Amino acid sequence: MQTIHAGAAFLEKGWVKNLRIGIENGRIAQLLANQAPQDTDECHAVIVPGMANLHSHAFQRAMAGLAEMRGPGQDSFWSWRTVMYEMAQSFSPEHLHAVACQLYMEMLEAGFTRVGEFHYLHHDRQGAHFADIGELSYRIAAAAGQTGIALTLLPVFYAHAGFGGMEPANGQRRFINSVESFARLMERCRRLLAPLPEARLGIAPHSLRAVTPEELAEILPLAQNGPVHIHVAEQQREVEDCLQWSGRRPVEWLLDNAPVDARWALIHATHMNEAETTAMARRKALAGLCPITEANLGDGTFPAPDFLREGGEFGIGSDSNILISLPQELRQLEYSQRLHLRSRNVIAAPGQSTGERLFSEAINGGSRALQGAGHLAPGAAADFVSLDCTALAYLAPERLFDQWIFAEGVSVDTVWVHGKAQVRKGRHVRRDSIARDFHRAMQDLVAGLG
Ligand code: NGQ
Ligand code: ZN
Repeated sequence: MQTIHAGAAFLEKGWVKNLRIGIENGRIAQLLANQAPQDTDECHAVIVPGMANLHSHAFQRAMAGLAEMRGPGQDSFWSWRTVMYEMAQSFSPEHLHAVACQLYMEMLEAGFTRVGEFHYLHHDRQGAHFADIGELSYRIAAAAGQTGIALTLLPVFYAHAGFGGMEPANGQRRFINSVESFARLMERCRRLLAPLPEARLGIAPHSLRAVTPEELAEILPLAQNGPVHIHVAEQQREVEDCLQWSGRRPVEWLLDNAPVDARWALIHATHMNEAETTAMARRKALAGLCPITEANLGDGTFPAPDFLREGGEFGIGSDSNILISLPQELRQLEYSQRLHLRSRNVIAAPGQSTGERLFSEAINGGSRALQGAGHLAPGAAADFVSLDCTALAYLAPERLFDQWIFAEGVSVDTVWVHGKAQVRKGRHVRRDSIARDFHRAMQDLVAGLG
């Protein structure tokens, strides 16, 4: 049995001292606190569970920093989307592979051990199906396999440009499936995930804009027991269009017309009134918050106090992948609330550390949304992270999350997925070759942008 010793470790019940972790076949076989380290143990100062990144569009990593130039008019989410569609058109399967490898490596280095890939780039540049309808899903799975990140693949069903079954636009041609071709894609994805340890398959109706109610009902059974993720109410315009189409707001419509329960993650859910916020929390739908992207795209502020008061749960995702940082996602989430409410320590309960609350909620929410490991526990996958906090040796471990998220002095040291160290001293074990391939792919993609 492989054994690891942590001077301090964060478990579901809180911090413990001198934890010995025994690992067998990629799973935690044994978890004992207050144990002296033994000669054969690999010793670390601080260990915390690996985080799930519940919402990613891998290809968008290629445009990080490239959409920050102001256009002729007032820029918005929608003008960003036009730029993003242009980038999406130029991808080859090889480009996607190289970009996804770089991205997943960066996620691992940041302390994310599982990714939920909301994958909608399916077809070739003309919009024709590849000979293998899962060609690009295969590239995602290959990147997960090569970097070692655990994968929850969420193949996206996308069929329309707007509410009411609007014809898809030309710029969306690589995303589009019929219910029938989507069923084939799901089938293919199920097979291509088989060789990956602990991979999960879910389903992602893209949004109420892209899927009709009839299509939504038809594709849901394809998820079997996997998670269901959908973008909803990210932009005010979506709310207005939905009202015009149905007389209901997007979250309201979804809760009234779809079997939303604890298996569902509503991505963003930014624009909700109080009734929707309460209803969403009571239905146990998870809020998939993507704080850095939501700030970058000017989406708005999630109604966190109301949602949490009703027992709502959330996880975090890096969505557009403009920046991969676990502490910065959580910090942005809390700071957006502080700025909006002109208040402090909004997410924490009275007497609680904000950093610990943010981290712990995101661990629970992320593992629920992706059906992944979550907190360290016997029988769970051995997905965890050791932190270098040498600069903060004067602090009790109870203070570390606040330091990591809001201040300085904490960095990721080693990251294990299924008991295997994929990151050592903050660097992915295959960093050089992955970064080299990414560089080459980017030269190509950037040249194509003209
Ligand atoms: C996406 N991204 O699917 O990549 C979307 C933009 C849309 C975000 N919503 C496209 N952040 O929503 O139509
Ligand atoms: Zn998204």
